[in-house]
Amino acid sequence: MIVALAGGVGGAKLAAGLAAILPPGNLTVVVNTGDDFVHLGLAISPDIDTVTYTLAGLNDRTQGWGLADESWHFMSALERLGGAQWFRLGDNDLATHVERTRRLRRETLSAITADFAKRLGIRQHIIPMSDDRVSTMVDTDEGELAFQDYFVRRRCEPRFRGIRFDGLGDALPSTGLIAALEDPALEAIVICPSNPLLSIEPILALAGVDKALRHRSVPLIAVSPFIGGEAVKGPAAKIMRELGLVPTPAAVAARYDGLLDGLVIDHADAAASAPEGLRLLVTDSLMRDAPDQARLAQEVIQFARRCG
Ligand code: GDP
Ligand code: FO1
Ligand code: CA
Repeated sequence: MIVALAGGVGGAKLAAGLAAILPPGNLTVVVNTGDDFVHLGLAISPDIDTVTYTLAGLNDRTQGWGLADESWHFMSALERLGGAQWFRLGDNDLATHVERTRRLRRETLSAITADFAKRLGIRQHIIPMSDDRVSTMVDTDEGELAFQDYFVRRRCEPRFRGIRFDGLGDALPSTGLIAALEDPALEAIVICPSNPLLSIEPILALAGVDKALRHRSVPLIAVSPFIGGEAVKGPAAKIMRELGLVPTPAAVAARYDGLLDGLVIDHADAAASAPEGLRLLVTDSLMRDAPDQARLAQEVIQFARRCG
């Protein structure tokens, strides 16, 4: 069993590569839910939907979120009534939010996520990091913003000052996450090339997760989300610089605070300050297409075995 920790787009790409090379039941993807929020009365879980849609082959590849071949009649009708336009809900994507919101009255997010995955033909395990509310709040030079206000409405423009996870004190890791880390068949843990602060830190901050990872008996590998000191997409490098950090392999390793057995970096960062004592795999870490995703996944698994 491989456990992959993921946020949205970057995590989903490697998760798709792992799904392509592993027997279906041997992959568990633990997904960040700190981006989740209620919008128009609907419970929205963006990273879970990005991972689910991607593993189902239904994701919109250009937009990076939502479903391919979408229509937008709901948004047009909403606009006519003065409804918010900054967060776009496609007609087919809307069904996910409406049905999830309805079922959340009686079921856990984990149960709903597993059922949706099954109905979409996905045979890997997709596990929310928690079934309790954890809301990423971003402190900026304009004050504190809720995650989607910062990320989508303000397009990550305000200067990043820090982050906190509202609800963390009362939240438990999901039973699926704990079970995955205690699975006797566990072979390795992979931190996907996700945003270290916005996507992975919420998972590591959950009660008991850091401790469980430090008491693991299997290798833990991370894939850097930076190539040539820049993000492939999104604010990860901008956030690091606004924190006074340079997006190097050493900075990624430092974010993961001594947890790693190995770090996968791109050729473009081979000369950058390598973290001492950490095993590095230097490779082409850009996943342009499905073959790239499977290739990188294969290299990551083989690297993990060497670190074991
Ligand atoms: P989000 O939640 O949708 O922002 O997605 P993630 O946090 O899972 O991933 C975002 C990160 O993925 C960004 O920092 C990108 O730099 C990184 N990323 C996206 N595609 C790739 C890729 O092909 N290779 C690597 N190494 N990183 C990638
Ligand atoms: N991201 C955007 O930049 N603009 C949107 O209008 C938008 C809508 C949206 C709807 C459903 C969903 O699951 C995700 C959506 N996202 C949108 C992506 C998402 O809000 C963020 O990009 C992720 O949370 C970042 O990880
Ligand atoms: Ca996300």
